[in-house]
Amino acid sequence: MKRILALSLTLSSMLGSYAQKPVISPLPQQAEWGEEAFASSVHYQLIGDTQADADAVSLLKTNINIDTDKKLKSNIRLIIGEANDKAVSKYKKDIPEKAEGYYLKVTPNEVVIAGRDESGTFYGVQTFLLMAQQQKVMQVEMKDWPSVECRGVIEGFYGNPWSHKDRLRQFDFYGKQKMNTYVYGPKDDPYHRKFWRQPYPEKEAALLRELVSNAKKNKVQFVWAVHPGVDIKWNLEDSINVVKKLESVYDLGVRTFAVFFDDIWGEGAKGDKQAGLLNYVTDNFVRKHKDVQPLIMCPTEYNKAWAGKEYLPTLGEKMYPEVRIMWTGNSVVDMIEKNDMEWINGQIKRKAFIWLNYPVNDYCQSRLLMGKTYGNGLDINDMVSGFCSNPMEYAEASKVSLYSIADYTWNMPKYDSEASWKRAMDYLMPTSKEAFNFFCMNNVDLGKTGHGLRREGESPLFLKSGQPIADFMMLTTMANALLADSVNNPEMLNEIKPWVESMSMLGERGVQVCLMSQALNANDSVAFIGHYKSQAAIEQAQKAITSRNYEGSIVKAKPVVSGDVITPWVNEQVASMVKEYKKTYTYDLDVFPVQVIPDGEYFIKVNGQYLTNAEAGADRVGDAPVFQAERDVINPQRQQWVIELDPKTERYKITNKQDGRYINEIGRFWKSKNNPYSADWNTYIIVKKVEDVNGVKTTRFSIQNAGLGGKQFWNVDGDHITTQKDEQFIFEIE
Ligand code: 14T
Repeated sequence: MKRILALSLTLSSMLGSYAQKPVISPLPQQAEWGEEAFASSVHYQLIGDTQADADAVSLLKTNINIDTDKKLKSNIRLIIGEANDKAVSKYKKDIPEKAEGYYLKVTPNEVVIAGRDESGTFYGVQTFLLMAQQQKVMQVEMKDWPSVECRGVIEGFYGNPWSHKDRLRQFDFYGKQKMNTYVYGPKDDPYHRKFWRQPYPEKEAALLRELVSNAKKNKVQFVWAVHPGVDIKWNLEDSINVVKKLESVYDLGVRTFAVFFDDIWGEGAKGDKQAGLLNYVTDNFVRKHKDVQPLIMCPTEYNKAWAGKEYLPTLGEKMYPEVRIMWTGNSVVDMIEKNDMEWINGQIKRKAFIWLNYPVNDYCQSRLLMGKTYGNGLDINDMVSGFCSNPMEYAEASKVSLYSIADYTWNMPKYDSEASWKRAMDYLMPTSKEAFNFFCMNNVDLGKTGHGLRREGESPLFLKSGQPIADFMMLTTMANALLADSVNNPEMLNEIKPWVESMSMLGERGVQVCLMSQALNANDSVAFIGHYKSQAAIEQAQKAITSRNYEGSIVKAKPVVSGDVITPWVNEQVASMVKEYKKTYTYDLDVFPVQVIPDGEYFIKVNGQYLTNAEAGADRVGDAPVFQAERDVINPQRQQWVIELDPKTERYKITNKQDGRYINEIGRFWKSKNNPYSADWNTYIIVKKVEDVNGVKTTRFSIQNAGLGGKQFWNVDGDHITTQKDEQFIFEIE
């Protein structure tokens, strides 16, 4: 926090006389700022408004004081229009020769907003409105245009689709942030995928119609996607079915369409058939309408990790060159760089349309991805036909990243991920800037997932003040400040609330954990137990929080805050302090969860046979321990196993006493000498079962893989360990 504050201080002092210079985001391509032009309380006289883009004009009319009585002597003339309009003919040469570009000039008595086209005028107005929000409007001469042709969002995640209201709010936001594309493809809309052949029922159709017209008002191209691959038959009938469906959506106002073939297998996944269908739809639908844009398609092999030799080149050769092809990068979830673009564009013989799987969190639902958007190359604007982000099902929270996506795609060479992130947070929660910044900083990383993407820099302030208790109290204070700010952005608060509440509790729990540590140092077992119990109760309450816990919700998440830094730190502290405590004290040991196997050395037996490190030697790699009937009297340690609780995961690690080798997820010693221990792979869940057979008690254990090792249970095949699905209570541990 302190560092950021200092930085903004130096920045504003550097800017000096430009103190009034407004925050324009996305950053304009070219701007020459001058002194103050006039106060924002002025009245304007509109010139050119009857010819200029109607959406741009109506935006102006609702946001600034306009004298409709033309006889009035207004202070400022505001001239508006597109490149060929008479009103702006004087400025024609100043308008950038780029689609959606605009020229904006503010002098003490005149404002000129001249667009290359309608969108350009609209964006010029958006920029001017940001300037007019300041008390003083500054002089400026600006030339601005986008780096990337299609910029925006693809609603393509699994989970609760965005609500109608969410989408309307999004379009307004896209208009302001100069994003021009919204691709509609929520996996869980039945008329997109499951029942793709069926037209929308009346009620849903009416809503779509409203969305489309609202998108249009904001200069957002509404792209409607159909996902027929799950059960499509490659025959004329289904080709016609696709066209019919698209016609029905055309009637609702949509003018750009996409066909998705992601996440399918079998028949539907064939490249030549897909290319054939896209060409058919182009011939029989797109080209039959004058106002329909070329199709966009999402291929089945939509990332390099999944790409074979044939599929993409087939699309590249057989599919009409105007059909745009989506691409997520080197893997499903990946940031995009120049060489990646060179590769894919070569395969498909056109510029790929990027589907960026960030900040989507449908595969790591417990985390909110509120960190900065970084890692995409700043030199790929000429290599993409579009760049869209797949967001979270949390529409408003996604705006932190989407704001930066807008920035990145509008002015790619000047994109500064850190500065853009900061602007986004301040823009979205202007009345709780500090608290919201803090919240975002603590919800950054994804944790370990199958897709592998990690985000750096979570919780940068944690344990930096030298006073851990204060650091934890900060979590609670900031969370409560956010919860108290219901005025400004209720939509945001409503979405992030479960995480905010969890953050508040994490702070409280952390304080208790610090007090546990103090008690341990003071040899105060009573206080230690007291604080232990308090933190355990808070943890329970945290675990009871559920996001999206409403009727009909198809995904309910359990929030985790600072899952990379603070939460694991707290868990580890508790586990290791409890371990310490147990070594010295006997007071109230009952409060701790029962550890079925206290840390120690054991024999692991099945049917009386001993698990043995038969080929001991720390240099031995890849061999498996075996079950032996005889006790090893020469090297008894080969049959002794150190079993201890890993404090991080609260699962058991099993290591051989002879040479320290630990067993991996399939019951072998790992096949590499310098294989570091990893709790994700090398720990087990051990469950105890006591059975009473005719009055004789037998105790047996099951041993189960966990973490990244999956969920399989150990069994025995011949003399070695195997794994299988069902639980086996066959192990004696003594
Ligand atoms: F179409 C694609 F570009 C794509 O990314 N498809 C999905 C997408 O809808 C989802 O939101 C995203 C993140 O989870 O990943 C893709 O879905 C997957 C990816 C997998 F690796 C579904 C199953 C997978 F195994």
